[in-house]
Amino acid sequence: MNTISHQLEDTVEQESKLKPKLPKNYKVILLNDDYTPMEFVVDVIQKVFRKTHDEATKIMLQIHTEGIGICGIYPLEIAETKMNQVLNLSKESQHPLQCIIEKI
Ligand code: TYC
Repeated sequence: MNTISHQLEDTVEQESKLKPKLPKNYKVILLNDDYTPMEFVVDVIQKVFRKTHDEATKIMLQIHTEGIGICGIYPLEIAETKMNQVLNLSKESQHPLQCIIEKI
């Protein structure tokens, strides 16, 4: 490798070591299905994402009509926890409600 390549490599390495990285945020998304009762979804959104009944109803209807809906945006660990809370409630009640997270 030539000197310029080495210098470039050193610079890239230094930058990646020195640059403070901002924590990335993740969208927590619920998916529509044909079987989960609407009121169950509203209840889950209220409990897990601390929304009012009106806010949760709006999000549920958005998911029902568009196929997916964003319930909140959080750092990775919190997004994962909320996704798991949704999946556990869903499993406990034997509903097929699905939840995913997506990097912004
Ligand atoms: N489509 C469901 C029904 O008609 C309601 C529903 C809404 C299910 C949102 C999942 O994430 C969901 N009962």
